[in-house]
Amino acid sequence: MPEFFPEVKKPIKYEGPKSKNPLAFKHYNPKQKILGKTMEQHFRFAVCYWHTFKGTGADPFGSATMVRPYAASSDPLALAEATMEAAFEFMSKLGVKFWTFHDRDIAPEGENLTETNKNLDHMIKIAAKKQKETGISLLWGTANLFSHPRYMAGASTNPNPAVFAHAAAQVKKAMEVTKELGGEGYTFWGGREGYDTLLNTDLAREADQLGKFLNLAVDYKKAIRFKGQFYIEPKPKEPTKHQYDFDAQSCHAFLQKYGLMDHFKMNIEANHATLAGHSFHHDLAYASANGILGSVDANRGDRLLGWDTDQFPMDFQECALAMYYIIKMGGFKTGGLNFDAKVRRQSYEPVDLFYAHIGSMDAFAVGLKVAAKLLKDKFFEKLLKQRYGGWDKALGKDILSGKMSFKDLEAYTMKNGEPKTQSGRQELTELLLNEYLTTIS
Ligand code: XLS
Ligand code: NI
Ligand code: NI
Repeated sequence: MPEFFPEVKKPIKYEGPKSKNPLAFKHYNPKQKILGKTMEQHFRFAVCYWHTFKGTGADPFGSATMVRPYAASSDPLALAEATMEAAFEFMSKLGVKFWTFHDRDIAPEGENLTETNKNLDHMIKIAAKKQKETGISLLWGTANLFSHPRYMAGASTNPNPAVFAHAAAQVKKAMEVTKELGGEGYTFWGGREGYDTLLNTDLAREADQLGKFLNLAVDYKKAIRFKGQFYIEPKPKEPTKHQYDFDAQSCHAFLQKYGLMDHFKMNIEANHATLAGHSFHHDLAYASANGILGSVDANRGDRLLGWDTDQFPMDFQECALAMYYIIKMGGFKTGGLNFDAKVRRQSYEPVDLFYAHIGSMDAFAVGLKVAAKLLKDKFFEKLLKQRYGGWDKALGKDILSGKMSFKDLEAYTMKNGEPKTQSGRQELTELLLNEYLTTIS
């Protein structure tokens, strides 16, 4: 069997914070227990197929840069097979237990849907064998409803119902193969479900189409008894100017409007949240507060760039806050941390894929340690209890239980006079949070 990543001979090991080996974990110690679970169980790290194995480094100004020894064949199926070999070699060496893919990442399109499905079936058989050999499982599957020109005006939100039909056929098959591989979830990212200009767009109609599409997917899920979790992945723009699944809050409204609340959770992506003008932890906090946080696409944007740069997450504070909300919601059940991230165009060597994933896994391990300490110390709880304490006393309770009318509140204010203000203590909180980040073992 060919070896595609000879620069890493054996599986990456935990060597501890003192190690100077860049091909070792300094903080991610898979079997170490924190808050009753091993690190491995907390994170459920996944490698994404599209960026990691199919990313070429091409951008609008230049061609491919990535050196990928497995991408040699000009025969599409042989290329797909070698890529699959390489993928499982990489994931085994990295020590990650989950992967994610789009249907078209792993198998080439044929002349028509029948042929395309045949190619997919061929690759799914190989994937099933590889999963068994390596013990790596599928976190979620999905369908690529955005690359082919037929989808240029969207898939389910297309003005042409025949495109809707094609997308439905594709998702039907993608759900079947996800089930076949024992996938724990299925993700719907909006692709091109949005618009480039409102001048040619009937947005009310398009939202109804999307609502219908997802309801049909729920019906089919029941029909084939697929038990995996459905996720919606919010994103505000790119490739279209406006994407309908804008952020966690707008997806929440959408799910409620179309009767889908029982069937979907959110797959929150860091860089999508920041593109929407939020922080990563804002969208996590919103989803968590509303019981719809399911999984995470871990990456990061660049503050100076206005698009989805999909960089590897390396920021300790961001990782700590993310882990805080993930643990607060009770931890991942079917979900996990999927590295929907790509190495930079200049990081073209295969070994760069290892550095990227190791660095991010370590950053999340630091984040987890910090989050665990914040939780143990009730850091935020104490702060919030103090700030919102009035709502647990007579006045607050009476307002919320409906005992007080506007008239009663007027009488209260007349009697008690000007409310006492209190400092928000933002800088103190930031100062203390930095102490947590710098004293981690
Ligand atoms: C694109 C999305 C995509 C989804 C899967 O921005 O992040 O990669 O995660 O379709
Ligand atoms: Ni994503
Ligand atoms: Ni993305």
